[in-house]
Amino acid sequence: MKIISSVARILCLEIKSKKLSLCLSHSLRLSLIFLFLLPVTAWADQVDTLRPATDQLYANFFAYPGLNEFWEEIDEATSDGDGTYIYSSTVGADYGWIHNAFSTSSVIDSVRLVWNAKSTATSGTPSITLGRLQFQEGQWYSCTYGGGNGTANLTSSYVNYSKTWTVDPCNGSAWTVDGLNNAFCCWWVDNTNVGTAPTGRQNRMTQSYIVVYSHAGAASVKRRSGLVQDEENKGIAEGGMAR
Ligand SMILES: [Ca+2]
Ligand SMILES: [Ca+2]
Repeated sequence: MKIISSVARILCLEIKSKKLSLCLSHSLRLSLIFLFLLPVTAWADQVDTLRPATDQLYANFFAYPGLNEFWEEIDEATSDGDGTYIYSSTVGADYGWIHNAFSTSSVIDSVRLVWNAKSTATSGTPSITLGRLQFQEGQWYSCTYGGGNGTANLTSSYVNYSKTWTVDPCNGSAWTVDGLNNAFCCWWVDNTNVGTAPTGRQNRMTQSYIVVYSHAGAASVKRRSGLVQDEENKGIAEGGMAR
């Protein structure tokens, strides 16, 4: 912003030096600022949200109210809080979902996984790990490329926690539709820590989804957009606060 204001000021001075009586109007300055910001904020011109459609794996996780498949408790477009959720009181419990096959002719810049989660613990440091798992040689492995997994300390209120990958975390290569839809992968959460009290405390996840950022432009643009997205989401907790 500072740089852009300076540029606008310089342009203003240049016009003055040519003895033009009119300086840049306020609205023109705003337009200039917008133009300078445009390449950064509008790189990704397509945003798709994909939600859980199938349970891929679960171990020591449970569903509330439990009348549905696990994924049905976390697939709402707007978080329903304690209305429906999956939960676990066990350290090391895993759950993973997959979305329906997605198709796009655009270049995928980045993919952001979001978990809306909280803890009912009153002491200790409850936390989750969020990431992408891949099934290989009979076992599930967490994908390690592009920053691997994210971690987040939970609070007593539901908060969105996210992790963004500018490359496919399964292979370190640029995202492809096939990589995104890979049925041997899933969007994962792991109960890393459940706090220390009270008895029966739970880590709860009420909503999860991925956001796919893509654009119809050249591949060279893709990388830059990815970097911007990655910077914005580095802190895991949405809003840039490390939790
Ligand atoms: Ca539902
Ligand atoms: Ca829910």
